[in-house]
Amino acid sequence: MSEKALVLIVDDSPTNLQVLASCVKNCHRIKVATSGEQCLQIAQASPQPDLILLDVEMPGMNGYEVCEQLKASSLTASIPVIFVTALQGDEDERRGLELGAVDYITKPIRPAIVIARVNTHITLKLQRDKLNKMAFYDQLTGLYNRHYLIDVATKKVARSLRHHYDLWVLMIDIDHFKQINDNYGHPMGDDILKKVAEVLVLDNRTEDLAARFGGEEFVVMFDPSDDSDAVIKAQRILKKISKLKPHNISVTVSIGMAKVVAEDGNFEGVLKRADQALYRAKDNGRNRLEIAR
Ligand code: GH3
Ligand code: MG
Repeated sequence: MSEKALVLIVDDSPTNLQVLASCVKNCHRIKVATSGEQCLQIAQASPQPDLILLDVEMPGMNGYEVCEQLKASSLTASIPVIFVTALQGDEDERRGLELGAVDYITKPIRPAIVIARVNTHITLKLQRDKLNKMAFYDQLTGLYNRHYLIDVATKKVARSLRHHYDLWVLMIDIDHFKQINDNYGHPMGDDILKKVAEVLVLDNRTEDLAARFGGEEFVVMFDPSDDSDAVIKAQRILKKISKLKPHNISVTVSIGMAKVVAEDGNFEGVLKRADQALYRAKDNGRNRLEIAR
């Protein structure tokens, strides 16, 4: 394992914490919690643990309840949990595993067993993170990829229609990008894609979405306070990119934007209108935005 993982050890007994910590600390970074409540707090905060060693019998919330809550929240559901317990019955072990724990270690603590199991599950967790990253993110720009965009955007549009709040979709396309490639080379083109992507990320709030839709096309989604707020935000993106001048090269984008309406039906519908607006922005001279009717 090359990277150091973060292991959260949860036990109300200081002696047990110490023993477990001494097993893990040579290979991994550690955090400790002495109650279920504290465990939940730490598990949600960044940086999140890569693994939780969770005592079952604790005053207040017991380990099973903590595990249940961890698994119920999308923020913490993917953190592997290993129960550490003095309870030895099959029934207890079954219950722990059914609640979503990946493993079950019994006390008295045998350091070699703890180390081996922790390392196994850390390896699996880090591999899974890596695969997820490859599945969700565009490798060049670090933005979400098209696959992830469609997945999330579909849900976002459905939610906005159901709960009647405004949601805007921006289709952003670099102007004359082929010429940039032709004049300065493909690697320079790649670098410009990265620089444009950085602007899109910086302008984002955490609830916004920025994705690379394809070659030199990006999609941004946000729910502004009102329509003029949406237009101001899009204009800011346009302006920031035109001022960027990466490597002293003039780079502009055109933007087509559309607000989700009931007739769109779904993400595909609103994206189509944003795309039509983008075509108009190109036709009308580029480095400009057009709003879908
Ligand atoms: P317009 O203003 O009408 O959008 O013109 P354009 O030249 O940007 O559009 P066109 O679709 O003709 O060309 C897009 C170019 O983007 C062609 C393609 O080679 C280039 N491209 C697509 N993906 C990448 C990439 O990952 N890296 C680089 N360097 N170029 C890419
Ligand atoms: Mg283009």
